[in-house]
Amino acid sequence: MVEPLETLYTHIVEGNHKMAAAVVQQALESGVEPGTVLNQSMLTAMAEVGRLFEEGEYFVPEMLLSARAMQAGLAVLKPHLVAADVKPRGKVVAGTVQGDLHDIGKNLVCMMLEGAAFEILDLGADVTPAKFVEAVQESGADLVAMSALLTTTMGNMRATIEALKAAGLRERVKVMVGGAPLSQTYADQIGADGYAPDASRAVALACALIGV
Ligand code: B1M
Repeated sequence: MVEPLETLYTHIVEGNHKMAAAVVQQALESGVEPGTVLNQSMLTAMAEVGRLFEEGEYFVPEMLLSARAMQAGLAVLKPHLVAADVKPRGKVVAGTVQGDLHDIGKNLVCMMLEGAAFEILDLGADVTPAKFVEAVQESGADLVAMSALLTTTMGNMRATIEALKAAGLRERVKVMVGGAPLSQTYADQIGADGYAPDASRAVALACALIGV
């Protein structure tokens, strides 16, 4: 990995949010592509944080610091990933499911969808099925995008799909799901319309699902 991507990687792993934001800015100014900053440095840093947690070297406070550094870097990167004023391709209600506080992946998916000219209604994290239903009813969204990072919370995706059915909305809205513990098989089992393993494939899937 080349400078400043290596420095950025270290700042995210070490949870230094001010430096992470500054180095993203520096990387962009020196001509590194936003996608390269994201994929070659920031995402690999978060994977390393996960490994350190699994091995008992990091605990929740360290993970939180790294997450804060990641979010600070993403805030600088966002305008470079998001396209200029264009007509919205469709409306998306997005959120991390109930019980789950992991929102970095969901934020990234929202950012990429926004960059691809989707209008996003981001409900945040720990979103109940009832909240998803209410947002779809009120916004007339074309697509629901759900994220889950925990094996213990992914079941709430099925609960949300069932709630959409019970409210008579399932025929009118497409549902896509994603997050590290998910798979196409799981998406099929719970009756989602599609699964994407990462944020860029989430954009391709969203376009395919709503036919644009
Ligand atoms: Co948590 N955590 N965490 N954590 N955390 C994981 C997920 C874990 C795998 C770590 C580990 O053990 N290796 C593990 C889950 C194990 C499991 O369920 N099998 C875990 C655990 C156990 C926990 C707690 C239970 C720890 C505890 O309290 N003892 C706790 C749960 C809290 C809760 O949610 N109720 C917890 C807490 C936290 C923090 C709050 C400290 C923090 C989150 C902060 C935040 O998000 N604001 C945190 C973090 C940072 C992580 C790791 C290290 C990093 C997650 C991340 O942001 N990755 C994570 C380890 C790991 O993933 N390797 C871990 C970067 C992000 C860009 O990737 O979210 O996968 P990801 O998103 C990708 C794709 O999955 C996909 O696109 C994204 C970009 O390519 N994608 C979609 C995501 N959503 C999509 C939706 C789509 C399509 C694609 O369509 C709609």
